[in-house]
Amino acid sequence: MQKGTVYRSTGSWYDVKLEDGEFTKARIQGKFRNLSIRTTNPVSVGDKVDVSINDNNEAVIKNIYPRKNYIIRKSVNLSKEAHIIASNIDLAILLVTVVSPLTSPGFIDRFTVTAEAYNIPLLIVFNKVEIYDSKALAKLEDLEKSYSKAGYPTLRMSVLENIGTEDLKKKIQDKSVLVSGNSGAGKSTLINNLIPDLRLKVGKISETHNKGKHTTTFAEMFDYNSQTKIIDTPGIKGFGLVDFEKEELATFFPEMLSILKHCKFHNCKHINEPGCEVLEQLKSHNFSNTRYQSYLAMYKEDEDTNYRKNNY
Ligand SMILES: Nc1nc2c(ncn2[C@@H]2O[C@H](COP(=O)(O)OP(=O)(O)O)[C@@H](O)[C@H]2O)c(=O)[nH]1
Ligand SMILES: [Mg+2]
Ligand SMILES: [Zn+2]
Repeated sequence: MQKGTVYRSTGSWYDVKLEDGEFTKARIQGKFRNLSIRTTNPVSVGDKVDVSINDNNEAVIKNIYPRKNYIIRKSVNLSKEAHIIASNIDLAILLVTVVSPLTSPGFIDRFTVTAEAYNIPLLIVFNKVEIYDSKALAKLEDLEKSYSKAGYPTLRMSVLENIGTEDLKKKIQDKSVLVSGNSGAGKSTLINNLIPDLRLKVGKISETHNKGKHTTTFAEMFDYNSQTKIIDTPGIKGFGLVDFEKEELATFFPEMLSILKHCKFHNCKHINEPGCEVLEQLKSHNFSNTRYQSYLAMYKEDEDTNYRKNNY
């Protein structure tokens, strides 16, 4: 039996990097049940596993170690089922662009909420800053302000001009890092900059091309260095929440969480209740209106419909 980490999955096979540094293709044997939610994939990228060689000289995954955390995507057909995209994530990087293209606040906030819900530390990285004009820079400062207030570290970057990339390298050192962001934000460009040998395709709008079709997308893990791993999420446009109640939503906005106790009613929905501290703070501009609008949208819209509409 050898310990290993899952780097890639193609459905029935898993690429596992063993402790000795060698990769092996492994199958799974038996049933694994270590989650409270139903999932379409028993083993995910990032899983720590035990692998043994069976009588036919095939590698077999025998055991999955408990996951520190994981991030999921709802299965499109069965809303109660989830697909685990990756597990054991030390840091999620969300690439955001203020122009070319504009990342919508709703997209950012769905991601922050998911990261909170699944206990994944988040770094918001504003990419392409070398092309921001004064208007874009003003917008950037607004965003930096509201996300810092929420407690998220942010970083300005231009992969093309190597601005902020050295800082980023320091922040990811010794971590297993999930790279996420909307299509066109620069994920592939960034990963290629970190790991030049990879030569990921850049600027392909395959996601748009494949819209509506049934496409399967898998996360993949790459070594940046011996202690640092990058998880690419090609074609995965968004993440989902499973197993959470609407009432919990406010607790996934850290700047809301810190003031909830001052609401008059313990079951306050922060929509129109008297004595609501969130609404008070909103009035006095202590609370970002954009973030609040995201809260409202997430609260009011049926998650499932929303999931499809926004291609989450
Ligand atoms: N101006 C500018 N363009 C960038 C930067 N990083 C990436 N791009 C461009 O943005 C486009 C989309 O990049 P890509 O890496 O494919 O984005 P992905 O869809 O997130 O993987 C490509 O044309 C890149 O050259 C940057 O720092 N500055
Ligand atoms: Mg890409
Ligand atoms: Zn309230």
